[in-house]
Amino acid sequence: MLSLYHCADARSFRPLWALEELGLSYELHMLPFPPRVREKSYLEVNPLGTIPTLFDGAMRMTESAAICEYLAARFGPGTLGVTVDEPGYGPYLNALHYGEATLTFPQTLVLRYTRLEPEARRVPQVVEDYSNWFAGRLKGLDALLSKSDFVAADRFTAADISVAYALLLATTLRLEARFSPAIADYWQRMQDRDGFKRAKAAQQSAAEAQNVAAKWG
Ligand SMILES: N[C@@H](CCC(=O)N[C@@H](CS)C(=O)NCC(=O)O)C(=O)O
Repeated sequence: MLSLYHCADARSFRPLWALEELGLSYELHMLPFPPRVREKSYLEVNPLGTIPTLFDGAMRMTESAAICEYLAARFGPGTLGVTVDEPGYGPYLNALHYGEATLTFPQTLVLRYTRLEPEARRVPQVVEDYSNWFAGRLKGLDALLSKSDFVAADRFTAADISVAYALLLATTLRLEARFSPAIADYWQRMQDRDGFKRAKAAQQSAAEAQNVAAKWG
């Protein structure tokens, strides 16, 4: 049995979207954000207090890009996942990790110093610097999109989930003005996918059923 611990539109949206693209059945546990502070019992599930946490039976994972890689390799090789013998394998792994390590990291500083810290500790210079850092890091995505409609392997893969989630976070942080026309077009195509819409609907209905806020940030 697969089960996912999730906060609406947080990084755990990546595995949720992957589960929907793969058509898998799963349990969805919604948490208030940040769970480390607002749902302390969650520390027994993940001592870091971060989301996501995915269980596949007793096996536990807590890194969103790694979970997408795992789900795609296990349940969608050759479709959502790129296999080691495909020419797109290296670029696929690169884009999958670029989405988190390069595109999401600078945004976490923007999130922290615009919303999570108390007013007195907010630092506009950090926000400006890391917004610019994020915009600079988007150049890699622009280069990929000049060659293909997708970030790797010329088809929709888990790497698109990883990268497009970084764009979802950017819209939450109101950084979408930094998107080039090609990136804005890609982001629209990603949102138009049935799997994306199903993931959005799943978090909304689970939040209502479990009486957890469906919005944060
Ligand atoms: N690299 C990890 C980062 C996980 C992470 O920091 N998640 C954020 C939500 S987007 C979180 O749980 N923040 C709350 C906290 O740090 O207490 C991943 O990609 O899953």
